[in-house]
Amino acid sequence: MADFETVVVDTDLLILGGGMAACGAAVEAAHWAKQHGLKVTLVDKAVMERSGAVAMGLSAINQYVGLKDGANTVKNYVDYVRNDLMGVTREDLVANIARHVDSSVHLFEQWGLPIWKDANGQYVHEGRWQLMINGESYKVIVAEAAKTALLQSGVGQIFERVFIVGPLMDGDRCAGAVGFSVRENTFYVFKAKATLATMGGAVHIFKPRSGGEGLGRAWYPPWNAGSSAYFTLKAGAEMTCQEVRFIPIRFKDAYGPVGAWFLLFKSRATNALGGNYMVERQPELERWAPYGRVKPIPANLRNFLGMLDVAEGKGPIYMRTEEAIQKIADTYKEDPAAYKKKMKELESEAWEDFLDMTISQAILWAATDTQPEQRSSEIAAAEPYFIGSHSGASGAWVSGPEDLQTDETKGQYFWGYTNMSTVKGLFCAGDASGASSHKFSSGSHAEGRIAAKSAVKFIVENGTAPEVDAEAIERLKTEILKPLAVYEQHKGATTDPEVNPHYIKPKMFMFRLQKLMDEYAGGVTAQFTTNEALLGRALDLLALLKEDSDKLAASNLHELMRSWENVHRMWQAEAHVRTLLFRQETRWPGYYVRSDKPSMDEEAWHVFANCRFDPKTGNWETLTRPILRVFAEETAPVGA
Ligand code: SFD
Ligand code: AMP
Repeated sequence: MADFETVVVDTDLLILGGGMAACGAAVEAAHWAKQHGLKVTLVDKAVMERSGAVAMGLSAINQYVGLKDGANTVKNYVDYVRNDLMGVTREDLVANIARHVDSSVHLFEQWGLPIWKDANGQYVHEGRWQLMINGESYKVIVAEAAKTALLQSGVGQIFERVFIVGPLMDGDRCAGAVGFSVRENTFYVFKAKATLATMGGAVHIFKPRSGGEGLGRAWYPPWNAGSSAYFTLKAGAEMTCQEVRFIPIRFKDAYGPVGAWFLLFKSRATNALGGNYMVERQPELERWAPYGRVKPIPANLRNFLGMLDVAEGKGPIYMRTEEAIQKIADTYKEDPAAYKKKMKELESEAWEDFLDMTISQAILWAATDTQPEQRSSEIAAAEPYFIGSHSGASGAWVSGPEDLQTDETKGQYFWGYTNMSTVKGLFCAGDASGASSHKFSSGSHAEGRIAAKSAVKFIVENGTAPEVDAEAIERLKTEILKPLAVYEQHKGATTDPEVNPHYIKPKMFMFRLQKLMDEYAGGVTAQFTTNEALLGRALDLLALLKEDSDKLAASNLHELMRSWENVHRMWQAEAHVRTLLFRQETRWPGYYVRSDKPSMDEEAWHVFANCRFDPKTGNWETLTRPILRVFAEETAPVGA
């Protein structure tokens, strides 16, 4: 497009995204880049202070190992994660994050994040691994430190409101990224010696529970649209755990968190008949042994027990807030003044939990006259999301650290640079890297630091600048701006710009994707159930959708971004469907059930299911990788 200026930025390390992992990467990269005289460039589609999953703030830091207090070991954490993921995890990656995460948390505190302390000055734990925070401004604090580190060291440059579309390649090596400004007509070409993808996970691939009345409302932030998955797939990187979606149980309709209720307030959830599915459905857990027997019960199995109640018509499911608050307050019964004070304190903690992290849930409570100390609130399973940093596991297959490998794992899990994908020069962290769940906000920050340090090492040892063909850049520019051209060419064909025989607007395109994923790939409508025939149909419909993506039309820059977000979603969807088809078992009931393979098959499927798109041939490949232990077998039970 003639009126689109092309701006070329040459850098050494390119950090894509401005979320938790990117902020960790920025702090670490600033240090190492200064030592080596390198340039670092960070690009975020939004503004770092409020971008990504932590935009609204959080009420807890979910990963803190507490190594200094001697409370836990790295191995304890690895055991917890492996069990929660039904045995499927890369122990080397999880351990690497676990041994570094505490220092990220200590940095947050140093930068001004209020972490709750008890009377003895010790951190207040929500659960064994979680710390309570006053976290409304969590992201602001972490972003400010990242920006300061990059800008004050003189090594860094930050681009905000620039949407990254895809990779720039020099043969098999990642040579940077291309994208566009969402505010002015500028096409950006970032050329880099190493690129770190940290563009979060993906939402709105499945139809959300909310309809027109609450369009866009979901647990996961609407602005993370699968850009990490698209970027790594299009670069030709091997992906892992693409079937391991995450479904959180949340306060219904506004997605308030449940962790504080279950762990801190020790609340129960009961069905409409007053039954507690966690107790009544205990025998079901045996079907999923050995993972059904561990403590805490894996997140997907906790979901599944509740889902069985709902399927039997025993819904709604309620979080018994009034009961939990009363139980705690009752311990102060003897002293009326203390009792009154405690009740006030509990009430305020309950509201703050939402106000810190999911303000809409507090608004819903207010709008429905809900007083948590008096009345239960409904909880429900959300639609599926892709968030490898939480209790899902999807992401790129990355190299682990050398020092944590055994003779057996080294050939499988290590290829030179920690957190480098199978594509040379392309590193991943946070939601972008897979098989290393339960890193959450703090672990993603720590992993960003690990990956940035490793990427700098790569640059120092492989210093040549990649070469990028000018024609390839022009081709990418034409392809990326095409939705604007399609709109201009055909807008006169109808009077309503939303309806046109020659094009499809991104919103309609998204609805098509969501409907097919919901119905065929096990969304809410299908009660999270699918089978081979349904998945085959999903692939057929995805192929048609892909064909029509060529007709996406954008009337402005905002819609251009929406167009590409939905292309990103579509690729994440395809990787998911292909891997669901590939894994011939049900391993994570509560996330999904393959009704044609309804049991877990440890013998055949205790493996990673990986996939790869070949950019040269356009073919997909699915393959297994072995699950190898880094730590010896656990004998003692792992506590909650
Ligand atoms: O409990 C592009 N998470 C929680 N973690 C905790 O530690 N405690 C909690 O209390 C947590 N809760 C929670 C959490 C997540 C969500 C969605 C909710 C509640 C509602 C998990 C963490 O938030 C999560 O693990 C980390 O944030 C992951 O970090 P990272 O860096 O992988 O993702 P990000 O922070 O979302 O950042 C993504 C960045 O990429 C940008 N971006 N930039 C350029 N071009 C593109 N095309 C881009 N696409 C995306 C984004 O702008 C952003 O900067 S609890 O309730 O579960
Ligand atoms: P959530 O608010 O559901 O994201 O939970 C916050 C943290 O608590 C995460 O680390 C969860 O894995 C964990 N968690 C939530 N509910 C439970 C539960 N019932 N048992 C054990 N851990 C839980």
